[in-house]
Amino acid sequence: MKRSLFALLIGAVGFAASLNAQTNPDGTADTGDAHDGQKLATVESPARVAERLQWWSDARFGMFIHWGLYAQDGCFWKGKDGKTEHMMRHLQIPIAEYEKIATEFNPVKFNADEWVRIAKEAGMKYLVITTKHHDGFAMFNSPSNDYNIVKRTPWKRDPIKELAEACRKHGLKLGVYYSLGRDWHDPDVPTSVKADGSRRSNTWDFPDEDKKDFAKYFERKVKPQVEELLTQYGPIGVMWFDTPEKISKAQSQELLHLIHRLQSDCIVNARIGNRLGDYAVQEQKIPEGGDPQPWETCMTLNGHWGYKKDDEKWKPTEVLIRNLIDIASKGGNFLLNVGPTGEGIIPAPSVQHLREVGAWMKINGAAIHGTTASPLGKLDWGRCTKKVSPQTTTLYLHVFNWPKDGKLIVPGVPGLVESAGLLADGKGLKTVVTPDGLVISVPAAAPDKISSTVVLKIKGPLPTQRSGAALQSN
Ligand code: FHN
Repeated sequence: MKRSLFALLIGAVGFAASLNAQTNPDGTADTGDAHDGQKLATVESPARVAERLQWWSDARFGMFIHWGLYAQDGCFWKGKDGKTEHMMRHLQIPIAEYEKIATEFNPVKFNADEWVRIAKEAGMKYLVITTKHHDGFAMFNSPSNDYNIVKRTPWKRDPIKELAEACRKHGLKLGVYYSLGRDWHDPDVPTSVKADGSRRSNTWDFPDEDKKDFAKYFERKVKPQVEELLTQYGPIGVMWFDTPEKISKAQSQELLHLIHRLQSDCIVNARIGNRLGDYAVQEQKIPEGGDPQPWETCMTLNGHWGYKKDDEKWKPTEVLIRNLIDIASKGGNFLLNVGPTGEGIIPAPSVQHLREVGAWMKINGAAIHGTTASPLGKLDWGRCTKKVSPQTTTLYLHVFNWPKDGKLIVPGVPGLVESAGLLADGKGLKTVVTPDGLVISVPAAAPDKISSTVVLKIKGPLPTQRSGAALQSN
């Protein structure tokens, strides 16, 4: 009796400990959801990573697309609210039932060219679309797994093929999202235990987590489908992995090698797991001080990633534009999400907001695309982005709060000011050096109520920030 009680106690302690310190089969800490902001390991030369990231860094702005079976009725199922694109999990819909949604999924209004034009006209330079979300349904032609849009729906088309063609036509890069550590259609995908004791795996069709063998899913589904994504559609700009959960370090490394063997220029985000990948992901947030490594904030336009038919809480265009500027001023990328409907339509309010962002970008895009992080300290009236050439450093001053007295004070501008002017109309502006910093005389009315761009050109590359750097003016 004593032994079994002792064994029971050890088991309980071990289980409790495992709840917190989940480890992968190879002993690495479970990546779980805490994959944001990790210091990425350097597996290639910084120069090689920078070369691969160049187009992406210059882009600054992309479109995220969450599209899947959950969109059929706006994340509702049989009249029940599935809350989000996690509808299958929230309502614990059995696979046999969820699969039936595919038999009705017929997005006859889908138009790849239109989606890509909406992104392009918004000033976006790349798309990242969900090719397989957590429900395990492939939104692409997957010969290795017939649970896919071509085989299981009456529509029988491959939207990734059509988007790839449209992106090539319009000069945008195509990225693909792939849910790596969650797949509710496969019996071998365990997940971490959350603080509340819940899991993100399919525990309703496959209740025994201990029986699940990630390696089998990795070999059977992940590797074949990643290979299909990288060989069926031409150049893929970004492999955007999500929720790496229980993937081992060796598996993350194997996956990265597979990707680079097939497409060496394909960028990979940090959610490949185990501190690998080319850039860090920030989800629904903008880090106060940015991130020392390349990073991207992904954000919804309303409150949902997937199309939620009762969510009309759209973020104001002013917030979207100022988020874009804030992110770019910290050297990050902004991946702004749309959730198309089951008919294949990007919701009209999303389109309208993106059109308004595009109208701002049409005038101010040069102050975002190709820029890098601000060299200035905190600015009370707005943000700053910069471009550097051997002859000139251009500072783009993004003025949210236009000075009422016509005097824009810019502290901490080192070097010789060559010129200042409004980006909107090229009008030159007078500058004078004062103990408070450079003062730029600006018109009474702001060119744009959301953010107006003042362009400051400084001779040569910025001198290294020396205390009391002599500030001269033209
Ligand atoms: O669970 C997913 C969620 O549905 C969505 O895809 C986001 C997008 O970054 N990623 C996961 C949550 O971190």
